[in-house]
Amino acid sequence: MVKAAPAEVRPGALRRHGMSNDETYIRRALELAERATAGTNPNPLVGAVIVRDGEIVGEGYHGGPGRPHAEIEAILDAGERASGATLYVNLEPCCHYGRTPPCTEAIIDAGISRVVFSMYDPFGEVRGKGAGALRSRGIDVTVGPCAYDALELNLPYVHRIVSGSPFIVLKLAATLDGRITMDGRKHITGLESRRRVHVLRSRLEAIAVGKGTIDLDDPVLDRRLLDPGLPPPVRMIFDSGLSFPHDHAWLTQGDPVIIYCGEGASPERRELLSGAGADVVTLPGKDGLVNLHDWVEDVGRRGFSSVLVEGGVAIATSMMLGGIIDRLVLFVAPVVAGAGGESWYRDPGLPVWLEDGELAPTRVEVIEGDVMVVYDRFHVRSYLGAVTEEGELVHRSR
Ligand code: AOF
Ligand code: ZN
Repeated sequence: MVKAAPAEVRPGALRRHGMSNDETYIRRALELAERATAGTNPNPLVGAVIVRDGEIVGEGYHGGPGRPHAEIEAILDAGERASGATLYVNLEPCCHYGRTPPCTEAIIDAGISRVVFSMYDPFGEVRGKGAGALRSRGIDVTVGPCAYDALELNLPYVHRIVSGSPFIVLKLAATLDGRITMDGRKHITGLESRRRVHVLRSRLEAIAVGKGTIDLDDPVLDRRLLDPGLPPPVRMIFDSGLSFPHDHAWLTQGDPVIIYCGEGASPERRELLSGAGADVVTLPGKDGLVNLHDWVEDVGRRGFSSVLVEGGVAIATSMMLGGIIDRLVLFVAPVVAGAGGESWYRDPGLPVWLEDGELAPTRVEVIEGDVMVVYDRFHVRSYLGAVTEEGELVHRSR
């Protein structure tokens, strides 16, 4: 028997200033969701918390495809105590048979009386139906707490489900005068901004750079500032001449590397690099650059839901001109480089207004001395409304 929703949260229990109890427990669910350090692609990041009489009695998170869903882990953790309790989860519980059975049935069987989730699952088999299945069995359902943060956490998943394409983020670290190189300094932005880049790298599956950036900076492109134990992201390199060294550390360490080249690339180099473990992919293109729309398609076909593009100039310029970017994350350091630095945009005689590419600022943050500005494409901004009952709700919770 499903009981009516009890007032299960003791006033003050785990309560932070200005935050409702629902938000507090959803925050905990979001923290748990992030524990899947190797990612959950193509599945979303999901965490769940079960609360009875003001006390957390069960917690869980989804570990990846084929593994139990967050709700199931939390229900197992809670055991008998799930009966009459409230379940908090950052995504609508599923009601379909995928690799695992529906969470809604397990929730009903466990006798949970109230479910709070942050956002609807955009996946067609589930969207709205999960909530409907629970309500039809008398379970009290609340949608929306921390919806903005929940969407932010699963943007690659939502983007792939809604648009069918991987989520492409361009990150730039620049001076006040828009230079990405500066005489006598390897890093332009401060340590905290760079740590934030490592957070981005841990959220997104692959990193793409031009071969020029490797020649210039010899970047490591890992997640070490976050946790040296994290597996490296897949590195993608735009290298039309296939001059990437076949004895590069990424290859000798056995890290996954995908090299994109044009049709004219040397067969000997191709063989050498493939023999060294790189995945060499030929795409059509001109002027030494592969067609970036074809690249996005290839990335999607390979099952990636997201890529972080980290430069350099040729790539950033082509991505801007090609309308490839879903999100631009710009870190600006409080320094003017002057003529000694190179702009991230190689001017082909055109001013480019971000709004023409439908990019508009959605967030500005001061990070120590630097400023981070996030620009999102129109369709990305529209998800805010698409994943909750009221888009309004999301804007208010920012
Ligand atoms: C939930 N809780 O923890 C996750 C959900 O193949 P499966 O069975 O793993 O199902 C994958 C789909 O389930 C995925 O596309 C998404 O709609 C949902 N993910 N749902 O209730 C979870 N990871
Ligand atoms: Zn599920």
